[in-house]
Amino acid sequence: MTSTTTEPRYRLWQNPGWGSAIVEAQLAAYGLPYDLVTAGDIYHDAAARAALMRVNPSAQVPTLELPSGEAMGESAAMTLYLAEVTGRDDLVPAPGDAPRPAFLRWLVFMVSSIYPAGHFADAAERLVPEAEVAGYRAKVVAERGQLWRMLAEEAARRGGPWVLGDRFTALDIYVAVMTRWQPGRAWFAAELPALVRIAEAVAARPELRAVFDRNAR
Ligand SMILES: N[C@@H](CCC(=O)N[C@@H](CS)C(=O)NCC(=O)O)C(=O)O
Repeated sequence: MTSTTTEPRYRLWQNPGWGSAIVEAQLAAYGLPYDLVTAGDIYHDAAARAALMRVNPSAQVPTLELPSGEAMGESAAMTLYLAEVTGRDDLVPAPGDAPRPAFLRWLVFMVSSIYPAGHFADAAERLVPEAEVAGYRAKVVAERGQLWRMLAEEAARRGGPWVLGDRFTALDIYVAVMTRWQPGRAWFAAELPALVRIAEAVAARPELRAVFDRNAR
């Protein structure tokens, strides 16, 4: 007699190349079982937005449904949670590890400073009157460039090859995904080439290559 068991799986609401790739890369790196749910154009398609909102009231990608059925928003929360639930420290330095404070600091910087600047630029039509969209977007984009510069300076100070020096972390995954976004790889290559070197090295890692290929856009 054969018995069938259903392995508890994660469900990641995603779109190729979006912030969900940051979380998908971590699920893959940890070897966790997951399924992908396509969120669709949540910026412009009211039905797609409503479907995601039923799971996560902020209607954002990434949204991660845990095997328990609980849904999480916020990539940084997922980053910390997945390290905790796996008991692993290969992407997130453990409490007491020397790189932990810097990791936490730059993780929060990534999601509270750089990421929202991209979001505010993308969602400009929702945030300011139509006549102000272009000017507002240009200012947000300039500000985002300065924030990226701060991160690149920190990485340079630490001497590479990763954001935190010789310690590979989930921060490098954020860089690999987010440097594919506006203002685009050509801008990063010209202005902050060290971040492109990090991004390319991340995407070439054997355990991550398939995720980055699938999320290329
Ligand atoms: N703080 C969130 C930001 C997520 C976010 O802004 N996601 C974008 C797509 S990459 C999104 O869902 N935008 C649609 C919206 O906010 O309406 C995180 O780190 O997960």
